[in-house]
Amino acid sequence: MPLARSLSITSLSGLEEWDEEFDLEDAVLFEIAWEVANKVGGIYTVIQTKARLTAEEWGENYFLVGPYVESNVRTQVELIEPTNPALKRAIDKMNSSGCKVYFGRWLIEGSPYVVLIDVAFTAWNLDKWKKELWDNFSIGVPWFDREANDAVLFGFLTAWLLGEYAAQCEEPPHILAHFHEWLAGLGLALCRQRQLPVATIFTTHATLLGRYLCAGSVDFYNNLADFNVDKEAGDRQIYHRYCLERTAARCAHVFTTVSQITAVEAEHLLKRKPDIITPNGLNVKKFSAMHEFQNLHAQSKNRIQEFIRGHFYGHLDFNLDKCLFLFIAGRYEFSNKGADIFLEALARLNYLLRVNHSDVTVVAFFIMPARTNNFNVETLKGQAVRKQLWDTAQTVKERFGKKLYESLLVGQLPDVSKMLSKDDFTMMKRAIFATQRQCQPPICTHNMLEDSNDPILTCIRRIGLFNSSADRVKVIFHPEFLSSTSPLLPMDYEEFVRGCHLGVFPSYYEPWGYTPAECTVMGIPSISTNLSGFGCFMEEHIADPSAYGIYILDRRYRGVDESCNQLTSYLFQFCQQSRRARIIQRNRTERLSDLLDWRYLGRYYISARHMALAKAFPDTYFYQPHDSDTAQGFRYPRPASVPPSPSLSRHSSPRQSEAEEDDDRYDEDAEAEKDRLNIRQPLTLPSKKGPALPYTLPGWYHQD
Ligand code: G6P
Ligand code: 1S3
Repeated sequence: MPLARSLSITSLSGLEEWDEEFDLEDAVLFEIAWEVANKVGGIYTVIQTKARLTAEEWGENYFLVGPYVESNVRTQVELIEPTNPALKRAIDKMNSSGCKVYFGRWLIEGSPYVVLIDVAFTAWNLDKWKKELWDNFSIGVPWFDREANDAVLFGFLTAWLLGEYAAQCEEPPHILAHFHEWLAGLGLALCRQRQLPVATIFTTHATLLGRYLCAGSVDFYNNLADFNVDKEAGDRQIYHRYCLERTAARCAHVFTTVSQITAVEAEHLLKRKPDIITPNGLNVKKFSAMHEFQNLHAQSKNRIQEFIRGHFYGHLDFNLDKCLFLFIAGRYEFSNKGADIFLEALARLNYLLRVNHSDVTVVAFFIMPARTNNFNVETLKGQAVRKQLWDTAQTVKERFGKKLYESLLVGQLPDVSKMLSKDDFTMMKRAIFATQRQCQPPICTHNMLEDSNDPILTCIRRIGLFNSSADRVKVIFHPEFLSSTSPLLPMDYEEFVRGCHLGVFPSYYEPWGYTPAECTVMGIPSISTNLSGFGCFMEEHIADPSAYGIYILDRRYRGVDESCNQLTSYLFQFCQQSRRARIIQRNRTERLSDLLDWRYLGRYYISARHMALAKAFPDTYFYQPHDSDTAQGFRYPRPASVPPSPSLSRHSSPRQSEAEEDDDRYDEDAEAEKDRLNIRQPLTLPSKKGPALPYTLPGWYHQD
């Protein structure tokens, strides 16, 4: 078996170097998660993006273990013969004992090996294994909980695989098994109970109880220390799941979680303090031309603008060039993900923009999947009308061009009055008539199955943001994840994010939060909160996050209404920035990418693995804690061009002209001061032109 050596992570744009002397000897790493080659949520992104770095470190000795899902395997996995002889024998043995275990290469960056287990094929063991679970751990799993049943099958099968692998090795092996989330946790507990030669790590990406409690009407963070966890889990009928999760956390040699805030939560709810925090990273794409990402923004924005032209046909009474695209995206957890306060803040922003007679229009997209019955007719019609106008313009342009050409051929300047025929005019009039519309542009792009109870639509009805002409804030709810094959908005998520101006993620419960991180590496500013792992991480590592386009909302020490006002203030400030300021800000945002790159953040996973090996095999491995294991210490400096103390004053020099503001060529250092002043404009409340800002949100916003 080839020896895998340890990896040293070198410096990235000034982030400190990290080099750990640690010989992995002949250790073999199994990483086990329900989301291996199986996209359900954020854990898939963690595993999929991290694979390249882990494969670099562990080479041939790295195996991901997940469930076999045929549709996923067909599109993502190349099935091959097992490469490792002991693993091949183990898989053969399991397959000859009534299991279906597959081996392959996952076709992602790093091409890691995957072992995929068909849990349904072994379901005949369920009752026997549940009895064993009860006898050994006193955990009873009810028959009707399909997900928990899968967790039992997956747990027993992964423990079987690891045990069988250990038995097939000629020398006593050094196995390291990293389990993610409660669904995979039982395998870990069984490894310990069966005393297998396996060093174990358990990573929780969110606690079960945390997610459930936050989704209810509980003051979660102020009562964290006081919850009667067994009762709370029982009340929510998740006691058995909770027991599986807590057992895994308690049994692991090393317990990790994705952020400091979730570490505190885990300490109270799972009763174990994580040994190390393993923040989530991304694979950062570097372009050879520095400003390539800015060009991509412009290209994607054009495509979103095309969609807007169709969606608002007949009501395009706003300047698309002064239109800002905001968005929120993610799992549809209305209050956990902060869609509630985003809507409230949009209503307040609408009011501020109107009373300040702003020429900016904001379009806020909500990309959150809900139950629907396909696209609605009005939305599809919008795109068809736009297409028809485009085709008409092309036809007339061609005819016009032909006449012009013919006239020039005979050496004459054309008679402009004869360039368009009667037919051309008829065609154009017909096209214009088609843009007449009796209703407002739709809020929702789909037919919702639960339209009357849907939380986003219900809130919009209450706050009255109906996409009317007078509104400076328009809302589009797209209750389905984006896809490049959509007939409506044919863009994938990455393209869409690149084309937007600001991502807004004011979450209440968010252990990490990939959405703002993805914005950052694409150079798109975002708003997150100090209740999200990402927000706290950025606050800790950047001296002045907002100077980099990372706005962090305070949802920890403020009431909902105050947070909502702070969010309104951020949005309003953002709307007041010139194009030039936005471009500078995007450059700064993108500069933070290295901080979120697995090449930097991967070190915490590496430390966790070394720690676990040293705990489980103290005679072979020795672990010396590294200074940076606590994810503390490093702070990204303020941008060099930013003055040391923030200024709230307005322009001290004469205000630049509109033309200058829209010029996207700039010298950052020379312009930094001006830019800074622009970004830091305080919230201006209306004085003469309107009443003071109401902090409770009534429906009278539209009456002025
Ligand atoms: C990028 C492009 C510029 C474009 C700008 C628009 O920086 O390189 O050519 O003018 O985006 O920025 P905006 O914030 O108005 O979408
Ligand atoms: C969880 O997924 P979620 O969106 O349900 O895990 C993600 C990956 O660690 C994390 O980013 C997110 O905050 C959690 O909530």
